[in-house]
Amino acid sequence: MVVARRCRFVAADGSRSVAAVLRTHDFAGVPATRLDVTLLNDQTKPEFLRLRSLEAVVDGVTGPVTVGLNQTIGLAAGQRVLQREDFEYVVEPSGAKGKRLDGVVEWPAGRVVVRNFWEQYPAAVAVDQAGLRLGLYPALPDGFYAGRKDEDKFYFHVRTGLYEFRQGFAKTHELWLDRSGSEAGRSLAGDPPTASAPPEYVEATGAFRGLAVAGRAQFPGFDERIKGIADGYLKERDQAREYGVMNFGDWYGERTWNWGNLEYDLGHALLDQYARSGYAPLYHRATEILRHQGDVDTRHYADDPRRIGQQWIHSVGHTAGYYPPDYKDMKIYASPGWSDNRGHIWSQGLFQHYLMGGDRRSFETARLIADWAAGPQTTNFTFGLAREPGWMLILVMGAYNATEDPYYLNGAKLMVRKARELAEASGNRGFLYHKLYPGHCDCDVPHSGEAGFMLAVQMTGMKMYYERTGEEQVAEDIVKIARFIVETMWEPDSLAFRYTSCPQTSVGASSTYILLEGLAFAALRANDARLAEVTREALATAWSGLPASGKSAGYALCALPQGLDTFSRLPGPSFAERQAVLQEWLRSPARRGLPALVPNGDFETDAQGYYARGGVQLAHETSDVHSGRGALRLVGKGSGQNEYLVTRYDTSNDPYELTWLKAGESYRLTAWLKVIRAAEGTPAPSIRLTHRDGRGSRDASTTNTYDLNRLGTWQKLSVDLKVPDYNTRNYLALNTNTRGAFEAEMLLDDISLVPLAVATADTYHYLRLEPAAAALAGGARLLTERKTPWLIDGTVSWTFSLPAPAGERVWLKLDEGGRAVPRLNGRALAALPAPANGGWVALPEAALRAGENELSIALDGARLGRVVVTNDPTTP
Ligand SMILES: [Ca+2]
Ligand SMILES: [Ca+2]
Repeated sequence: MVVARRCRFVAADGSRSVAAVLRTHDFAGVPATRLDVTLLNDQTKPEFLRLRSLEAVVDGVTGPVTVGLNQTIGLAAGQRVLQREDFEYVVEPSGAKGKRLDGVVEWPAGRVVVRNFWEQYPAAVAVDQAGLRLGLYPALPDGFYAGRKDEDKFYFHVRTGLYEFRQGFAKTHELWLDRSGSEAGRSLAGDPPTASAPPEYVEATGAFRGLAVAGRAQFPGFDERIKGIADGYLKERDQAREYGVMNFGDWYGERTWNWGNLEYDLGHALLDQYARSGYAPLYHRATEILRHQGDVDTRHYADDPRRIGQQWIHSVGHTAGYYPPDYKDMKIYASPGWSDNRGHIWSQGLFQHYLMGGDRRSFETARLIADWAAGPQTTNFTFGLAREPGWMLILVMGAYNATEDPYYLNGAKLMVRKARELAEASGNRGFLYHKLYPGHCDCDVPHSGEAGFMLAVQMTGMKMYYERTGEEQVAEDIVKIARFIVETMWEPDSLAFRYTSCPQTSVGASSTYILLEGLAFAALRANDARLAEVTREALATAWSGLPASGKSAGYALCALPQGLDTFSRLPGPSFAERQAVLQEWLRSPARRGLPALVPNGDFETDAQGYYARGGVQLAHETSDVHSGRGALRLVGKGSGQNEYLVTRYDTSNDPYELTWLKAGESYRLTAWLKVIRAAEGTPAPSIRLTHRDGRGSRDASTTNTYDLNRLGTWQKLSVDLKVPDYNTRNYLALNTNTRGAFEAEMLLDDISLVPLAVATADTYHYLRLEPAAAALAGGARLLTERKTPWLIDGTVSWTFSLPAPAGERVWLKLDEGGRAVPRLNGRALAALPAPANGGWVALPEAALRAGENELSIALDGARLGRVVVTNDPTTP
């Protein structure tokens, strides 16, 4: 039985203060009562509530009092223990210190458990004549939190010695009053038991929509990976010290200095997985997340009533307002904050939390948010980006699925109507086709279209609407959107999608997860075999990059169960089968353009594989080069960027991402840089190789910096390095060496990574003998697959000239199967069988000569790609 009391805290001088809700939960057969205490800042003037302390007093406590679970301390009358950091408590007045105290408070006749006591510091327990004082917001020690390092992460709300909470703030504390005195009551400090329904049942209800429960066997390894996310979550949180009364439940550092505000509805993502698996840690982590999101990040009151139910976008101090806009250049994320960004408001997770555990507070908050989305938000509803109708549809349709309240469906209808109208007015592609904004397209003449992830969200929102209304037009529009995505963003040589429909944007496999539901639905609906195959290839490529980190999992998982569920219904070969074949192909060194460890270090034909950071333009340079015929020109002006450019990363086996360096091996990194001009105050650049594992960058090896005293000269930047044991992938970056302003023009050429033991030269050249330039005889043919040209059948030949050969080897790129039979300068050489899965093979002996050489290769069932003549001693 739950009894909610709505009341008001009264200050010591009798003045009315902030609102509160007290919820008592009594369970049959449990000799303990759960008390949820929610503080609600309903004062909208002034902007911030200033609170000295707020305590719950338990009277009638006599006898010795202890606090803690594994480690306990005794408290006598007149003493207080204050958990003042996540790593430290102090007993007053003695000053004795310790680390982390659990909120188990015991005396001879009873027990109170304050859950997440140390995690939500400051927290205190004091004993005096009145009894026991539980400091949910204990009076703060003078000056203790003022001027502290990392104030904007940990202490922004307590730095003045008072608690400062913005208008509309809420916070719930969970206490258990245990009158039994039994040993079992002490376990209330830990994760409580949870109830779960069989996944097949949850899926059958449709409340969470399809969850890929029936199709589970098609996705080997998925459940294990998700379990790993839940298991690793506590460790990640601990490493980042994501604790404190205002912080607990959230993750930090969305853009270095701000809290993530649970972007993409991480609680929803974890509850979907809990529903699929019944794995309790997923429920516990989701509960912590959703309590924070529903309280701290949601505006429960506002001076403008149309803002009630909005949520703060990832901001400094969650709600922003603690710092001026120029603070660390965080602009609106520092102040005044932003709460009506419709790509950053969620309630699916809160509704699910209610449906899974009966938590009325989650239900009420979810409705508060959904009432805004289906109410004031729909007045004159219009939008500029696809994610706005996308997330708003997901929000109100999630509410409709949870409540069956037609008010939410009506809100969805208004949004769908507008989305349709804007799509029709802009070319009838199923979405609002528009000029891309900076960041989504930085070309001189901006491209039109949309970002892939935004269309993904719109497709999911529309699908949720279609599932409940059957409006065929909406399904047809999803098909159009999916086809547009494949047409403008699919990169068949990477088997992944570009970031946006601008052809200059980066290719990455991670957007596949969020796109999956819409793409698979469209392929099914249109019975479109090509769309189905692209979807299958995209998922197979992305599969090895399934998220391992809980904090970043929201983006990948927010619609993935529904995506997998839809995907599992596609006709055709099984996913596991298709994925095994594709993964072999993806791992083949034959996909690399050169028999080298840096995929395009000499820039001979293009600048593929390199991405510019904001404010930087890259161009292929053909006149001013360090060697050969090409280099990379870079013009950049900006600030707040660690690097001018990076090579591809976070892909799934993209041939331009460095995934092949061997842990424990030593290498020499060399590059040639010419700084043409650098503005006053721009630091000297250097190059670094980042060392990464599944969770991201951990360390880097950095070259010497460029000598700006010798501006306009080609200079060698180099470092000898050993690859750490954890290293599974890398990228190269040209460092700005500042987070401040930079402005420079540079040329980059001849980047090489060579095993240290064989590194001799400062520059390596890669002479390419292209398939298209080969002389064909005896029925030889050229064919192109996934943008890669191959020679088959007959005999192919090239002539090429070299200055004085010195240690050059001739490498053939062979696909799997058959053998190549080479002749060099008229001499027959031993036949070369193609490696399994394809790869680069060197001619057994390369009797190359200065001047003209002739190479011919008979293709005995083999497929031959590019031939490269190089002095690079690496065996790829
Ligand atoms: Ca937050
Ligand atoms: Ca070059």
